[in-house]
Amino acid sequence: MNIKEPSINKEQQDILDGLVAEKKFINPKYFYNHRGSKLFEKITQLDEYYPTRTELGILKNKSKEIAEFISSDSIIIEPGAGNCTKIEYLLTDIHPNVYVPQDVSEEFLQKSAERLSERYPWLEVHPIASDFSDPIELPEIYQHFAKHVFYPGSTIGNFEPEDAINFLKKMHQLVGNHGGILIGVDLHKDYETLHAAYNDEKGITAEFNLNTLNHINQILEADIDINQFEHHALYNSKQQRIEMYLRSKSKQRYEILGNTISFEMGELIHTEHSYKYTLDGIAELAQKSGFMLQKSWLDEAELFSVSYLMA
Ligand code: SAH
Ligand code: AVI
Repeated sequence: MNIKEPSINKEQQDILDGLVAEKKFINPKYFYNHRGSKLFEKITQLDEYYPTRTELGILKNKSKEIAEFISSDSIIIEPGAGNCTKIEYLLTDIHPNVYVPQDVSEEFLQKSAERLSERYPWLEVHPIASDFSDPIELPEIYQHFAKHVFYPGSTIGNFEPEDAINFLKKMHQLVGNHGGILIGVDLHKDYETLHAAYNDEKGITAEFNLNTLNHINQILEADIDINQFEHHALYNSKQQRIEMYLRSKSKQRYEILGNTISFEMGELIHTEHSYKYTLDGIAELAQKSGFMLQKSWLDEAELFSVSYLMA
């Protein structure tokens, strides 16, 4: 008798490939189902997580200077826009025609875009639910505007450095020769500050990390037991990156869509890298992707940077 193999779609296959690899991994985009986006918002409000409030401080204090680089007759595209909050700090001074927030977390994006539209009736908001590794398709009617990418939050740090350059090259193609990118990048600093930012006392980062298993359980129609895993994050000073993992608390085995997935006790699933840069490193990223670093703005303690890169 023939036993019919379950059919597996591309997304399921991609996740399974990571779970059968010798060093297991899950793409960090799977943090962000609706609950994950909410948990990330909670992270941004933690005392230990300095990046968001620091970057907001820079945007607030420097919005006039930033606006000198971005004309008002423009369209601003934000890959990984999340709750679409940071753009609000720039709207008054830049006054763009169109804002295009893009994100994988579809429902969260739609709600955030609606809220922004209500608050700024003069602004055309055109959300796009997609993966920022795929090409961003802009409607033909937007083609005549100068295009600028807004990429805050140090989301660039979640790419491997080579992939960050490839991503920026794609952004260069998107904006053409008359645009640019305003990018927020977290800076290399002391171990304690970085370690605490990814190991908060309330355990929200742990919840956020573990939630990725809820998300993939739903996609894989699986029942991986979240209670059998724990959050593990450390700063690798040599590589200048946070490494985040889920660690198996026991020996476990699951049958998922015809695949056997097993975990040894203590085995790690890699879920995220968060690279921290120096200003030289940011200039190098810019140069290797065809941009010119025009200006960087830092907070007083030099924790975080916002830079304008011209195409
Ligand atoms: N820009 C916001 C949110 C940063 S969090 C800020 O600075 O606060 C990172 C965001 O990127 C999340 O909203 C997440 O859903 C989104 N994201 C992560 N990987 C993605 C991918 N591959 N494609 C599109 N969006 C992605
Ligand atoms: C979205 N990204 C830049 C965050 C970061 O700091 O790397 C995601 C995050 N991971 C744990 N805490 C926050």
